[in-house]
Amino acid sequence: MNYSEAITTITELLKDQLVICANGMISRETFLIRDRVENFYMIGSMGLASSIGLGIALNKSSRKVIIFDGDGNLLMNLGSLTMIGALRPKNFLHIVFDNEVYASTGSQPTFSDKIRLEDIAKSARYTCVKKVTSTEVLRKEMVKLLESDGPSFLLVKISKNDRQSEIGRVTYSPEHIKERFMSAIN
Ligand SMILES: Cc1ncc(C[n+]2csc(CCOP(=O)(O)OP(=O)(O)O)c2C)c(N)n1
Ligand SMILES: [Mg+2]
Repeated sequence: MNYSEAITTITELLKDQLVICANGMISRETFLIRDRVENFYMIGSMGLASSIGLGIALNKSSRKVIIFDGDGNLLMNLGSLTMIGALRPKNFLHIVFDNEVYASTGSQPTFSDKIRLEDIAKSARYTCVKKVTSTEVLRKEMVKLLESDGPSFLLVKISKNDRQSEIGRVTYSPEHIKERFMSAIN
């Protein structure tokens, strides 16, 4: 499975859920595949998508908040998992696209091939933790997770060898991304 297949499979199932995209390829792919007013794209700050999503989930408990995170992003802000596991927002779904590299900056290894991210999530007391390696199983698990209480964690294994340079960047300014997202929330 590559980014495009994974993000297409997930976004086809979305209605009005709020999606917070980590920086780099994750935001770029999501913007290209299915831009929505409910998407927030993190442009610069690596690691913080889950922290932003946690704040929104706690303050908007009637809305499902989905994080599109990366293995490198997650490892940069591991402390966020403990806060999510301790505060336990039911409306929180943490999806991690795990290609075992920092693809956005030249595919340096993250070591998620040696350290099991799903075990870290279990230790942090996420309610439900799943790992998927095919689009068929991804679709089935997503259908269930969209209907279940969290905090949930879904590790989506994706290939290292993906299109990287050929896809465009998010063309909106950070101000526009924020204002559009705020109007979608309220
Ligand atoms: C604090 C900080 N360090 C480094 C970067 C540069 N950077 C942007 S995206 C990225 C890689 C993110 O890795 P991952 O979450 O695994 O996503 P992938 O690139 O594999 O899609 C890096 C190192 C940054 N934006 N901020
Ligand atoms: Mg990665």
